[in-house]
Amino acid sequence: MEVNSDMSRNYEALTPETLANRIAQIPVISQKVGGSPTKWKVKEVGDGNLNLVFILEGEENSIIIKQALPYVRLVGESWPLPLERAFFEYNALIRQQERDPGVVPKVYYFDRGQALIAMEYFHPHKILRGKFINGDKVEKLGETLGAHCARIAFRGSDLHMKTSQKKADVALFQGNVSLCGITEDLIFTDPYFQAEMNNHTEGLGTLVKQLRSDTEMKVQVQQMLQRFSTNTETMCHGDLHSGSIMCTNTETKVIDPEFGFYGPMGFDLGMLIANFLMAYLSQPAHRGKDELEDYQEWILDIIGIIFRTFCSEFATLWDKERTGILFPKKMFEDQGQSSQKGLENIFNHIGYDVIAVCGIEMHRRCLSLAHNADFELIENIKIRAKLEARNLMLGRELILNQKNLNAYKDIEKLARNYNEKDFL
Ligand code: SR1
Ligand code: MG
Repeated sequence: MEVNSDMSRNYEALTPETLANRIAQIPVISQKVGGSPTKWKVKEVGDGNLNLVFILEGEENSIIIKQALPYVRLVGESWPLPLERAFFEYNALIRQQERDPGVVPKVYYFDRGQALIAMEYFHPHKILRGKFINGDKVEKLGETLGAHCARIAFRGSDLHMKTSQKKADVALFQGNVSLCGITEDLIFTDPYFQAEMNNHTEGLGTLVKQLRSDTEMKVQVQQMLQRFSTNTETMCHGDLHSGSIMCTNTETKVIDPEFGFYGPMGFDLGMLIANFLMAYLSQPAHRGKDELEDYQEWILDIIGIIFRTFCSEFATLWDKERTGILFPKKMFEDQGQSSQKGLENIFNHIGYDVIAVCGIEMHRRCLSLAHNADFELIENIKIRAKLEARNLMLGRELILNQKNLNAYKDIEKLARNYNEKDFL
């Protein structure tokens, strides 16, 4: 892997026409791709909200070239966004690779000035959200994601890291101001008042008004935002939704950590579960009666597996890799005393954040900017509104009852319950 930190060359956005020539100047990439650059094939495949993403296919390998744009792609040049986000994505990727090897793309080359990362191309993997919409199942999905969340949460925290390294990392990622700012606005704030860029499905107006006047719930949302902005427990992916996961039918990978930051341990898990719940609740619009129940139950099963694997992997790391300043073995095991109560308390505290973030993510995907395809692709507006209403009300229940619910046990039951309800 090579890093180019030269910031003196003017940034220039790549195009499918200019890419091969420009990349051919970088020996490490040119060799990796192989063959003559004149024969390379380039395809722009970015379907996210922010960046350019190209597949570069050569004689020997195909790789991904991802480049940040100086603005939000979804909105256009009227919303400028610093190129530095590529620097945070690169830093998050190399840490994730260390903390859970093989699940995230390998970085081959990073150019800070051009905001460009050349990385591993996962093929024939497809975005998980599309797989949910198609009704595809993925083997070991819950196991991979549960273990990934546990490893990333544990190994990036004061339970494991050297404190000097952890503090330096927290300081570095505090610089990811703009992307944290997007989350602070689009996820934690805009859904709860009539913000300019918001939109919601026709027919939901009364319900949306009701949610926006629920001050008790809004206080809970802001308290979660307070934890998001002040609690630097671990390095989070920061945007772990089903669009940041790529799978074949047997293998799961995690991509796109440009929203990386040091935050609450439950943040990624909460967002992830929210996206499984939205996949679940939107299924009646995507499946015929013959497949619906089986597929919905499969999604709920995976949620259960994610939680169980998260807890068992985290507990294993607690026993084997507790080398940081928190709950040191010299205070417990070395004294012949158990630290299990500490682990239990951490699970409880992660659980509260998981539930709160989960409910809030469910809200923002129907109320703010950047809705998700699970609902957005439902053409029949009445059906979409009916299913989104279930999602909004389940989100509300989670936010309001975060302290009375057990994240690891109650979510599946609640989902089944809301899947039957009618709110319109
Ligand atoms: C303007 S960015 C909108 C959303 O896209 C990203 O994937 C994040 O989820 C962000 O909130
Ligand atoms: Mg993304």
